[in-house]
Amino acid sequence: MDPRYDIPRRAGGVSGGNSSNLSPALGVQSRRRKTPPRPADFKLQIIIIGSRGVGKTSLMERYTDDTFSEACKSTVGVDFKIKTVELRGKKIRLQIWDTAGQERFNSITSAYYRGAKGIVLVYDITKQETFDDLPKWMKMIDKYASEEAELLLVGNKMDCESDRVISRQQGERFCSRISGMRFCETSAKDNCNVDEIFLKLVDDILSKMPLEVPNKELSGSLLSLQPEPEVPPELPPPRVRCC
Ligand SMILES: Nc1nc2c(ncn2[C@@H]2O[C@H](COP(=O)(O)OP(=O)(O)OP(=O)(O)O)[C@@H](O)[C@H]2O)c(=O)[nH]1
Ligand SMILES: [Mg+2]
Repeated sequence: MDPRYDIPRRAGGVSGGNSSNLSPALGVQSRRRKTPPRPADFKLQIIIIGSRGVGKTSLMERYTDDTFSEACKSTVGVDFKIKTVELRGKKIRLQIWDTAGQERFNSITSAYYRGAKGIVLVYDITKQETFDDLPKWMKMIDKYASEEAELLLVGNKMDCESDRVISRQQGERFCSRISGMRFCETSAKDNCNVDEIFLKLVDDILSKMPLEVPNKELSGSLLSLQPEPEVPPELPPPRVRCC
């Protein structure tokens, strides 16, 4: 018999019979039984910050749902999504916080910096003012985030090459002035370097964590500001590309 259809039977159940002895309802129920998913070894929070319209929500949605919308819908306060990834032999449940770029929400969004193990600071390579705002965002990080948080600077909308006003070198130069910060250019629209930035950030976070610490201890050290949604869908394995 095909092992996939070898339905386990309880003691005292039908013995010596075959699956046709089972009632249709029981057969369907038994076949639905699945091994529960392995629980995550780690839970990590990542926060995405930057001026309005730079593509924070688009980067998050590209990464978690592989979708992109041309529509401009400003985030109000904060939003979040969950994605589970496997890295370094560990299953990691990522909670990604997407913050509003509008200054009037700063008092709300700043409350979410503290628990973040990774911070993605985004600017738009076609908008000078979003690059000029970076020192202001760095002040927010200095004031509200943990000193141990991994930092990543992202120049988004690299698909708009003809409208570019911030060169890659300018981005790199800004980044080089901040200790430990990484830099990458992305396109949420063309799905360029999106998986890569999140995976690199998580890898950098994991490289500094004691990976053998039991699950219980680690999750206790993580800040949970909102109830998590139900079990997220399983996702395909990460693609590896350099950034
Ligand atoms: N061409 C291009 N457009 C993008 C890209 N990423 C985002 N956009 C567009 O830029 C606009 C703003 O994107 P959002 O993701 O809403 O920006 P945001 O940073 O979340 O903005 P706030 O929530 O207001 O802070 C939308 O019209 C997106 O379609 C990209 O990589 N390339
Ligand atoms: Mg947004």
